[in-house]
Amino acid sequence: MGRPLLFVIFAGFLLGTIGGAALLLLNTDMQTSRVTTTGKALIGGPFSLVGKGGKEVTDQDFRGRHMLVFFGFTHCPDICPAELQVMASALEGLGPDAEKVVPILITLDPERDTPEVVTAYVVNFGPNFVGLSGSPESIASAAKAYRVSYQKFQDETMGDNYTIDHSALAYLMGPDGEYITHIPYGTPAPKMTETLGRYL
Ligand SMILES: [Cu+2]
Repeated sequence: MGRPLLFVIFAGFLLGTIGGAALLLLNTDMQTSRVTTTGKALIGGPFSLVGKGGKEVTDQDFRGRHMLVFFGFTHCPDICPAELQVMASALEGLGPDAEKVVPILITLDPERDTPEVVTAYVVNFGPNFVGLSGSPESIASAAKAYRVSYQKFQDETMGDNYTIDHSALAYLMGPDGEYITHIPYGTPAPKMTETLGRYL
């Protein structure tokens, strides 16, 4: 084996190692920032969506109150209704402090969940629930801001029907609109009450 070839092999090995390390670092960084609860977390931000009566609703409309934001869709068979029910119970557990929190469902399925559909749906969980829809673009940008991943899923057995796989975290945002914390799917209502109560 000639020298140049050896050198190429060595350089390739070195580059691969550096690249791998960089990827690892990047990955770790992404994971830690996702669970950051202090400092300025890069979760949330401005959104402009459509609510009750086709009215434009932005994040600014909720300043002065906390937002408890969940992304989902009304055709969801299990996760969304279960989570919205937990949110409702958790808020009930807060007593009068519940007034300080606006529970919000942002649909990931604007195709089927028109503002009428999503606002009618959330009332099942409480009169104070806000349902938001919007253009696919505005939904996508809100989801991106909250780091929500979602993907339409359809197979032959479903016909015209489809479902949406989505991440399921409830985000607590402060009266200034800044991210405070998130509560993972599966958290029991009393635990969510406790977490919310800590920040109100
Ligand atoms: Cu769902």
